[in-house]
Amino acid sequence: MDFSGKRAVVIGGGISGRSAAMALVKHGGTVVLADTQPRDVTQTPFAELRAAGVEFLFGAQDSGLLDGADIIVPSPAISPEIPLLQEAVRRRIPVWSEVEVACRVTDAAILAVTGTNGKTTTTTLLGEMVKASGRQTAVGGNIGVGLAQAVTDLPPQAVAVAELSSFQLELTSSLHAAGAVILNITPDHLDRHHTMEAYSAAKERIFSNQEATDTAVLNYDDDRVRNMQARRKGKVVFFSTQGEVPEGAFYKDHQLMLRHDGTDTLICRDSDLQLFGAHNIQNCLAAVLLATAVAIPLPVIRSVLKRFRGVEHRLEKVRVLQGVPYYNDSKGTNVDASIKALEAFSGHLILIAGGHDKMTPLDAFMKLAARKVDTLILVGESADRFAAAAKKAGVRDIRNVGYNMEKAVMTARKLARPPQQVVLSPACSSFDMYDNYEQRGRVFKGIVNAI
Ligand code: UMA
Repeated sequence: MDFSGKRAVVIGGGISGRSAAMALVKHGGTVVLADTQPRDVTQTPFAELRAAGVEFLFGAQDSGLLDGADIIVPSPAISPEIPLLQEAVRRRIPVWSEVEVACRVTDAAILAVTGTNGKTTTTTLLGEMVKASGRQTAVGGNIGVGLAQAVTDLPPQAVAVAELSSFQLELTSSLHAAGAVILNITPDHLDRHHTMEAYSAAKERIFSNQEATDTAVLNYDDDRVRNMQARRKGKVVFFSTQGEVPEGAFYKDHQLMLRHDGTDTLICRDSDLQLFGAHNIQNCLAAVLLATAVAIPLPVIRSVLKRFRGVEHRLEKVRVLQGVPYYNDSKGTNVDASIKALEAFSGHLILIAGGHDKMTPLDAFMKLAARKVDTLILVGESADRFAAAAKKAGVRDIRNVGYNMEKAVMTARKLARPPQQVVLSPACSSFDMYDNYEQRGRVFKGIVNAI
């Protein structure tokens, strides 16, 4: 699409806003990039935007920002309920996500991934499969790479692989994915969406505009997701780790199987995978089905599955020290994600948990910890509440090391003997001690690698 003659106001100068601004200006638009925080536009990454012709507006954002605008593109971090965006709707100015911009600037086929957990692993794995097939690809979206900028120069025969959050989907209406998946839906972001129905409806927009030749991939084991079948216009395939599916992919007797038109084909065995844990088998099955939707050959899919080692900060094996493996699962920023991490192990864990407390219920997490964890080492702001919940659930050995990751690792090191395994999976965000979960994970790895 050509944006010549259009004035776009992009709100938020983060990854998403900068990506939208660059894509819009490259396609002929006049772009103002606004952020409440002042930025140095002579330095990267703003200098490139300035050179491309983007104007900047830093400071308070009031309705004057909307004057003369043809399109408003807010960062996914900004709720559509804020007065400024409500005013844009009142003035009938289209409010688009950056993903909407991406959909309008590319003719490449799009494979789209959403879900509460597993998005990044599935997206990365799928991107590797497309790349290994020899087709040109770009991977972007909620994964930390702006999608609009990533797809801007893709030729039509390429395949874009997009990780999409509910925040991005709720302001996207032109997405037409050749293949799309919802991996799972569990409570998250309810402060923004208010109800599970609204959160789920935002995610379901990933299938908007699909036609008979497109593929919708649904989790057969998740009732809410499976029941979306009735509303699909495209071909529906399922994945399951709990039983067979009518059409799609499933996991049975340690084998990942593909079922198409009543014929079953072995994809690979679980022992062929570098990834482990039931949630990762789901991610693999989902990626296989999406890759199949754009005709990636099975031998290519298989070879990528066998060599893919996962993504940083998700059950990432750091090293083995005197027979004890150390894992970095710093992306376990909520209780559900850390439950999935614990479920991936058979037991005898020394678990390092805690951080910025999201005040979500801990009962299920601590009940599981009581079965799988020999010693629970707590760090950060949440330590007292976590310790109380752990004690109540019957966790045997609980230690509070305060705001000190080094002490946490050293305590684990002193205690750990095979067959124990040391895992950092905080079940909390990192903001009490770090800028983000990536920094927390790297600090943890740095300490482990320095031993
Ligand atoms: N801002 C304003 N006005 C406002 C509010 C904010 O100008 O009223 C400005 C802030 O000052 C800030 C910018 O907007 O400079 C927002 O920056 P950000 O760092 O919060 O956002 P981005 O860098 O654009 O990151 C966003 C996604 N963030 C969120 O959805 C909260 C990233 O997902 C995503 O990777 C990136 O776009 C590229 O697509 C992160 C995330 O936490 C990983 N996602 C959630 C999740 O996975 O649970 C949904």
